[in-house]
Amino acid sequence: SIFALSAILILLSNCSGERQEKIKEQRPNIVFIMSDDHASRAISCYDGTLNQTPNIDRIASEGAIFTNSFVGNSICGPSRATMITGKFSHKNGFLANYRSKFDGSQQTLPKLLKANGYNTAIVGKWHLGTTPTGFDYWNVFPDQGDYYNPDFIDNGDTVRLNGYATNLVTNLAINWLNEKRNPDQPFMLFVHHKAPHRNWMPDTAKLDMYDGHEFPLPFNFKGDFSDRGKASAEADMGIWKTMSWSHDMKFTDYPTEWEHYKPDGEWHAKRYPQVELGRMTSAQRALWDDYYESRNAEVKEGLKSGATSLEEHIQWRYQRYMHDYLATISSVDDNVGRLLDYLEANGLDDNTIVVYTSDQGFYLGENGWFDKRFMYEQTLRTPFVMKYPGQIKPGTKVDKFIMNIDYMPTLLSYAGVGVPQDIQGRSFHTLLNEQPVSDWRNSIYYHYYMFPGTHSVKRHFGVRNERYKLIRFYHDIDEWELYDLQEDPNELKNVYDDPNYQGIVAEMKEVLRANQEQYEDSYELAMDYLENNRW
Ligand code: SGN
Ligand code: CA
Repeated sequence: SIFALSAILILLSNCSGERQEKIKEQRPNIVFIMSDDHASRAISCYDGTLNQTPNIDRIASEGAIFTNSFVGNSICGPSRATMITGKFSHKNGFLANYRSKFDGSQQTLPKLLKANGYNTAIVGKWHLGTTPTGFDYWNVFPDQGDYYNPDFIDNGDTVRLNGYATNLVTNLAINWLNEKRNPDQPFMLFVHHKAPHRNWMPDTAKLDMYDGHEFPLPFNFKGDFSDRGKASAEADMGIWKTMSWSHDMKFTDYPTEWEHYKPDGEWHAKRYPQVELGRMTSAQRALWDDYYESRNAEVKEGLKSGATSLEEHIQWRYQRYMHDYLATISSVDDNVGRLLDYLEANGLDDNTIVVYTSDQGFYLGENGWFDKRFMYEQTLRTPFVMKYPGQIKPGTKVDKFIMNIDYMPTLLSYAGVGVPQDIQGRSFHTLLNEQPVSDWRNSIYYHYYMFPGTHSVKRHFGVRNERYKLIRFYHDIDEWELYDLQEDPNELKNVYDDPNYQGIVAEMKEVLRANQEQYEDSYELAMDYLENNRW
């Protein structure tokens, strides 16, 4: 068959010089699909108890699923900066959303691929504060973007498109593949969805898809942190404490006279009617109101009459959150399917790497929370599935620890581009070989900075190995937490001060020291950032 293949190559190579180059090199195309805040638990190839995602699952079954995939800083901008630089936040300079501005003059994945003959494009969420660099084509949301009829910055020009964000981003991706890319070059395409980011606005076609589903309350839904520490207790991301009637729960009017009334912040109270609903066409708005208004009236009635207790109401809020969140994911999954089908129908699937990931995980009610930021499992982890026909065996499962610093070197390796020395991640293509490498990392490093900030999650850094996790919270507190993940997978009992764990504390501090040395980070550097107000 090698002979047959070369015969075909010779035959084809006679057609055109350029064509010959392309076939000889066989450099893969890359389609990198990333959503925003997608917890692994809401992907059926990872879990399957909450929802079905047949198209994301297709990527895993035709390729590989990574069961231990972690981020170095669980928040949007920093995670995105990390994945395009292969470096932790303290090296790429993007420590926190809003405060930081990405320095687009530095070395990035799209730039290196472009310099090595790739046609590069990004559509959807960018969120790094500065103009994208390294892309032949970019068409991105300003800031976070909107779910309905969003604005896009099309290579510099702001254009409003009609429709639902997840569909539109995929339309732009397919449109670029069809009409705008240079077919003589291999390509790298980032497809970055807004969904399932807060405030979880489903497509009108999906509004009722989880009607009648009752999602079980996850562990520690009441948020008892007596055996954890101050950082968890003081965080502001509770389903009752923090979610708003308007923006999150989709009430256009809400009562102010109840005993347990919790007012919405001014920003949320304005944003939902004026911006989020305000962007809708009257047809979209009619379908929206038709769904939410009658259901909301019932909820208000129950509370007013006293038939619904506060506790029941909080549980109802969880159901609405999950229904909306999962419905936005259903659109993401449909659109992953559209893109996979496009690649197949156009003969591109054989030579294209397809990745599906998220910028970080998300709390789906664990500890009573939504949002991310903490180094606890639900948000330290992020989904990662990848296929590359002929190179990755279908049905591969990788349990080794991968991180978002590794995506860049991995993709560069597959593209045949040398990995620069200063990159902190390591290519994990070697884990997918017939003979996987044996000297892989067995611990991972983490550092979160965005405090003071939205949701009030304190600054912390730490390490995790197969069994233990050590975290140090600093700034306005100095608290250490140690969890034995084997005995306590939900991380509810901090054993840092337990006399039985003092040997482990010492071992994990050594793991922390070694990681900080390897990645050139330290408590002193963190304090320096703080004292000099560097973000
Ligand atoms: C917005 C959200 C927050 C969310 C951040 C960061 N509030 O500020 O809940 O944590 O984005 O998200 S909202 O009221 O605007 O919905 S990130 O994914 O971009 O990091
Ligand atoms: Ca995010």
